Amino acid sequence: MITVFGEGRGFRVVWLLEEMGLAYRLRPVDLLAGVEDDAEFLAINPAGFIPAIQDGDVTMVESIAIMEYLIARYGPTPLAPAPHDPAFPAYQQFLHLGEAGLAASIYFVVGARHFAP
Ligand SMILES: N[C@@H](CCC(=O)N[C@@H](CS)C(=O)NCC(=O)O)C(=O)O
Repeated sequence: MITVFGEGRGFRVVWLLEEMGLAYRLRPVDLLAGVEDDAEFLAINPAGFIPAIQDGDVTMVESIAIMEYLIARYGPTPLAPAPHDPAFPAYQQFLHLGEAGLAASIYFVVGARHFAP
């Protein structure tokens, strides 16, 4: 059974698990309350950010890497074109664009709007 720690960006991991019909458990992580006392979660990700997964002996963080792992290990799925498919380059590009290219700038806007004094 795959355990997903935390929502946030874990939403995309959970969405993929649902689409692939894989069994999983969502284990909530309350970042706003603080994770200092959440020993079970900190044992999985001592850095304290979400999402993280545990799948047997495998422990991973980074939502896009987790998705690539799930597709490689439990696929194939029509959601991910094969490397020789003409759609593969665009798929790879847009799979990574959100986190690698857009997230940092969006983070400042969201932080300023919702968390800054
Ligand atoms: N690139 C990472 C970003 C992880 C991340 O920043 N997660 C946020 C919540 S969506 C978080 O845990 N923030 C709290 C912290 O960094 O302490 C991913 O895609 O998994």
